[in-house]
Amino acid sequence: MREVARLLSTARNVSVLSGAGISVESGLPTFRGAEGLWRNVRAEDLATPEAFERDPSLVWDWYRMRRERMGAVAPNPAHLTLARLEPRFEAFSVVTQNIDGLHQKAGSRRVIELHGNIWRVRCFTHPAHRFSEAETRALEAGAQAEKVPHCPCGGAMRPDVVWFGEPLDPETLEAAIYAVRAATVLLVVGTSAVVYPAAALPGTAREAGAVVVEINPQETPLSGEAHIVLRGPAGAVLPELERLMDGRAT
Ligand code: BJW
Repeated sequence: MREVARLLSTARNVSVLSGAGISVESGLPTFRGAEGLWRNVRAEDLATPEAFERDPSLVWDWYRMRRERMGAVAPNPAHLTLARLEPRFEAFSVVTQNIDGLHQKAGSRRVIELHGNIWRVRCFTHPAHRFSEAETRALEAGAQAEKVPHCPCGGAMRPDVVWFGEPLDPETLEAAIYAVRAATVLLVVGTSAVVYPAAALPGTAREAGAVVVEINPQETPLSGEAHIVLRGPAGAVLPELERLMDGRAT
């Protein structure tokens, strides 16, 4: 822990790769594992374009349920610590696989959302028909009775997230690769590191010379590759790192 605090104290460019585990202490479930969202549903029944084509209202029910949960929670000490740390560095970015928007709610400014955002929709038929969060709210307010919301063009709307088998937005992925390649320290927080291409980013950072630090209570496929592993919940580890950087160890 002290070594990571020391590295952060002198680093100019820091990146974070976050996953579902960072939002656990806000009350949101992860995907994998005993309590995970995939414990009794198959990902391919809900998080693929084929699932949406087969049964759009089933997929929408699942995302509405998750929106309700996500809308009811607040950023936890892990999100808040990252937001406080950001202005200390010349460059700092959070590359997140999460769609919950909690990093932005916590105050992080440079957030790269690899897998989209649950609060936006886009057209399933015409992928170029994309809507901002504000436009999504307005569209949905006008179509509250619809089980599957529709685009002004008539196509079915879908959540603006990345499902299995779909490419990530190329500019977003490029920005993420750029951020981790430029970083001298990459903190990998709360991800099982099994979903690609996100799972390749720590290797990209390492090859470019970054020190890769994993923060996770469980072992992952990344654990053997990371330079330093901090075993523990992000909501405890990150505030403790901040205290150590300030010379205020508990
Ligand atoms: C704590 C904690 C605490 C608990 N503190 N930690 C190369 C090799 C093999 C396969 C592939 C490959 N390249 C592509 C693939 C296929 C596929 C893939 O990776 N499959 C693997 C599973 C095998 N990838 C794709 O399909 C991607 N697309 C793609 O590659 O396209 C290529 C293409 C090109 C051109 C044309 C067409 C295609 C897309 C992947 C999209 C993933 N989408 C999801 C759903 C998003 C929307 C939604 O949320 O509904 O993203 S799946 C799901 O997994 C979600 C997550 O972002 C993602 C990662 O999960 P995450 O965040 O790591 O969560 P968990 O649950 O796995 O782990 C939580 C961790 O937290 C655990 O380790 C805990 O221990 C820890 N934890 N409490 C800190 N308090």
